[in-house]
Amino acid sequence: MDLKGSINLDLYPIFDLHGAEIKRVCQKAQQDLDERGLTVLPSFLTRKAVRELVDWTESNHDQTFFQEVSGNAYLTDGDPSLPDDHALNRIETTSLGVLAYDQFGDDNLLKKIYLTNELKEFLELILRKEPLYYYQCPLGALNIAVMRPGDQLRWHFDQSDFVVSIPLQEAEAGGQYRYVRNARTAEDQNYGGVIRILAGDGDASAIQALEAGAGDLVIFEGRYTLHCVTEVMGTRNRLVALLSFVDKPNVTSTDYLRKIRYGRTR
Ligand SMILES: O=C(O)CCC(=O)C(=O)O
Ligand SMILES: [Fe+2]
Repeated sequence: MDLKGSINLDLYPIFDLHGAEIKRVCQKAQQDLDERGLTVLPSFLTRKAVRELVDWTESNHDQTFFQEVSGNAYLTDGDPSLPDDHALNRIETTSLGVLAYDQFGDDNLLKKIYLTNELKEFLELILRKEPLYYYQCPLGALNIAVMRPGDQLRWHFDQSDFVVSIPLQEAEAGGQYRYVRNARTAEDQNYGGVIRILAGDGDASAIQALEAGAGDLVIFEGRYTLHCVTEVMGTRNRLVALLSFVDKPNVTSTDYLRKIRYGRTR
């Protein structure tokens, strides 16, 4: 499939970035990001493209790296000098699989979409970050997260300011993306508030659910927003493509981060 048949250009004419329609789309997305810390661009990919990507992912199931990793919401080591019920010592489990960037061939549709300069420019306009750069991690720049029934992604904060994702297949049940906006700030780690959310005795109304369907493009600001994906249920895998852009050149990941997500450093 060619690129132009895979992006919904009627809704998102990214090859005409100076037109009125893109301006309108950007304004709406910016308003969402300001108000909610995330935005969803519905039906960014065409259904045909989504089908091709789901088929490719499922046909590479045997090459998918599955792993279970435990840790706290801050993605740091615990602190034995603090009590067990401190947020830094609350250990939960993430289990999921991943197809890494080096497993995508040059003819892979998702890789072609990711490397389309107009997509990067479109994101620069929305995020008001110019220029954006491709993340230089050979494994993580582009990847697909595969969650089987029983898998979950524990509550956590991201290490990056924003994540661009495209859900490809929803779970039949469960697999819900939940978030609590501004659960920490740059100055305050809010350990007390975070442990209450993790232990389930926080203010339940602060927990929101992200509604995004297959083919939607999601931009999520996860550094200060606590988020998780609940256990996947039913028979279908939950599939999400993650496209990484950064606002500085030559950013890559550490061997440690590669090892815990991909099981290898190269
Ligand atoms: O799978 C998702 O929708 C979210 C992924 C996520 O939060 C992460 O990879 O940090
Ligand atoms: Fe995250």
